[in-house]
Amino acid sequence: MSRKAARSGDFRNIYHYPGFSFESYTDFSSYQVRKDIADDAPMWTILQTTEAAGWLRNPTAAEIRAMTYEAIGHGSKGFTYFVYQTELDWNGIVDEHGQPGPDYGNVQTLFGEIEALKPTIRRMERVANVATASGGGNAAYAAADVTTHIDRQTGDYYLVVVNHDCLSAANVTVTIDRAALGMGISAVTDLRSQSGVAFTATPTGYTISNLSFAPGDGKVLKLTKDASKVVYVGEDPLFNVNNGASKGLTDVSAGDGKTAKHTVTSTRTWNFQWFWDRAQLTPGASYDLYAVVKIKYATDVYKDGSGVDRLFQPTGTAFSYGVYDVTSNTYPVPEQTKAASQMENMFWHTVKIGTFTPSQTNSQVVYIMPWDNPANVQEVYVDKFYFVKR
Ligand SMILES: [Ca+2]
Repeated sequence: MSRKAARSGDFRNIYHYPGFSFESYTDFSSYQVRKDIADDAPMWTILQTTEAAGWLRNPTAAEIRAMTYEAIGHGSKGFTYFVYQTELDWNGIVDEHGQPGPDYGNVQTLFGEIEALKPTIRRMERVANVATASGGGNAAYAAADVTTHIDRQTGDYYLVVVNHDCLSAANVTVTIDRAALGMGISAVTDLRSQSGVAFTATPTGYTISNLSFAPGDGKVLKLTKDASKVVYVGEDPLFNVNNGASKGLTDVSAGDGKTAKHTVTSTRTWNFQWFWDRAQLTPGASYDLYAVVKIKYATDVYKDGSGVDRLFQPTGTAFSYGVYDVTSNTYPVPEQTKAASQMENMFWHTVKIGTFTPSQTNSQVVYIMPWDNPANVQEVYVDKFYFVKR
């Protein structure tokens, strides 16, 4: 949806919605589906491939490519182009006689590539982003677009990386936050070429350096889970839920299809607790403990002083978390807070609770305490907690 006179690749503003970027608008569109946690309706997008005299500029082949991969990255399971067949003022992918138009070959090439990616695109589900990019920016964006997805069956992750630069090739470096990933990586694969991608492990994450992109090109990278790690999971039906929280709610995006949920009020308490089974853990071993959490913002959009719709950005605390030892009245993992601004709206986040050696004798509990911040956060969801043996 390029606006007239924008420089190539600067499809940042959405006609009628100046407060949204191309990416935030696609996220907002999928949000309408994600809010209904029991419904897995897929999102489709319709991407611009036409011009309108004095209004919309005809996107280049590289821009059509970038928009298509960004649609995949931002959660689209299907897409089409406006317009397919020429009518009135709109030049189509095919003309009024059904014959290929100038963009036909570009879209055909893209669909040829995507054919091999289809099984992955169907399986992968968008979660909160765990990676940042450098390189691949343009006048409108600082760097390449990166989005994160999970395959709930295997636990593997995917990154969709798109070069915003639609005029020049780019080298992009991707940095993955290990704590936000919540697992180790054993391999990285470029799914379009089916080739392995080199990566390095750092104390805090993984780095993929100098990935080369053609103008506007996108890549789907598979991050294969390190299956050698011992994992012990506590799903929400095993939680203690208190003071208005509930569990076992149908949620099509949750790991086991169920989630615990609390509607935020003006008081706060330990709404979600998991007393794990000590017998499942190796005595004396150190573990990383994680929670899978999402929040719903208090509202979707607001109007700024000029009456322009803008995405709501929450402030204050979303929740706190820690591990409490009931027997000794101590905190093996001290309480920490998570700012609401650090949580994407209705995307699952993996939150590292901490690293510690669980007691084999004392009663210990991990908890999530939704904050008393209803002006910013409406709901807090917890899918599960899990231990990973170090
Ligand atoms: Ca669950």
